Amino acid sequence: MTLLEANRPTVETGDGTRYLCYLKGRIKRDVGRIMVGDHVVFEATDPGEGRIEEVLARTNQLIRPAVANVEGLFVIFSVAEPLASLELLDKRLVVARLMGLQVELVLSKVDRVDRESSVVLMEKAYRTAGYPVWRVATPLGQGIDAIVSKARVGIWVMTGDSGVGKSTLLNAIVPFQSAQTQELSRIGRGQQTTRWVHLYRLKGYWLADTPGYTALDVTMPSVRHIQWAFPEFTAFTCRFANCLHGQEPGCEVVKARDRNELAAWRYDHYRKLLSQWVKTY
Ligand SMILES: Nc1nc2c(ncn2[C@@H]2O[C@H](COP(=O)(O)OP(=O)(O)OP(=O)(O)O)[C@@H](O)[C@H]2O)c(=O)[nH]1
Ligand SMILES: [Mg+2]
Ligand SMILES: [Zn+2]
Repeated sequence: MTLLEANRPTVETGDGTRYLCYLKGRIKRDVGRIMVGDHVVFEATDPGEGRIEEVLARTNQLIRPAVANVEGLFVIFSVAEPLASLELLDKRLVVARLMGLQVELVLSKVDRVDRESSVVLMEKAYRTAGYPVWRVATPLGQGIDAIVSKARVGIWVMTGDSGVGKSTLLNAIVPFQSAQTQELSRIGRGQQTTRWVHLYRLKGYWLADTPGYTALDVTMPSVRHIQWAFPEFTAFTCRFANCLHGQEPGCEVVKARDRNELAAWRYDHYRKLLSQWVKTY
């Protein structure tokens, strides 16, 4: 049984039946708050109603939005307004990888992009880094089928800044569901239309819409962790096995960047993350 919503605790059984639940007293004491995505043991009390008896151990949990047992993230990145930051994107990808989450990158609003070449560059860079990359113009129905036809399991979460088109995409992917969407404000920013987390069921997996900004949490990683989170670098063998891809002589990663085989911005963000996160660097 999986918890679909935490505000009004709703669980769904394997056959799709939903129950509005209350919590057995000791749960609050034992696990604190329940989270969307929690797998629970529950007892049906009345038709459509039940009591949550136990919350099973979580494999992981996102802090904001609060979702437990997450398998993967859709990271939505708008290539038109509101323009998002590549640096933030790379940081999120690193954290997701450190948390062991799968990631699929969705470039949204490709119908409104100024320079097609920038989309092509992004596609190339992130495919080289090993991520599935989708491009969508959701209101035009473009790119949706490709996303839908891929098989997934577990709980997937829509992430990305407010206004990038998470709810619009979710509505296009999930049949017969309607998550609220909203025009951008006049200053071109998203307006936090989605206010709580809810899980939607798809073939084989669950999808959570979330409000705007997403914060992931991770403890201070090591140099090796950060390097590992830039998978495209591992295709190159530097002169020194412990090369940090900085000023070391014979660094093949730096050479690859100079030849434009690696995206320069990805390399810059790698260096920046190293200096921010790794105390010894
Ligand atoms: N042109 C274009 N507009 C889009 C696309 N995707 C979403 N939009 C529009 O962008 C606006 C914001 O979309 P939402 O889906 O509400 O954005 P959100 O990411 O859910 O925003 P929050 O809930 O605030 O986090 C809406 O007016 C959508 O119609 C797209 O691919 N192309
Ligand atoms: Mg939304
Ligand atoms: Zn190197």
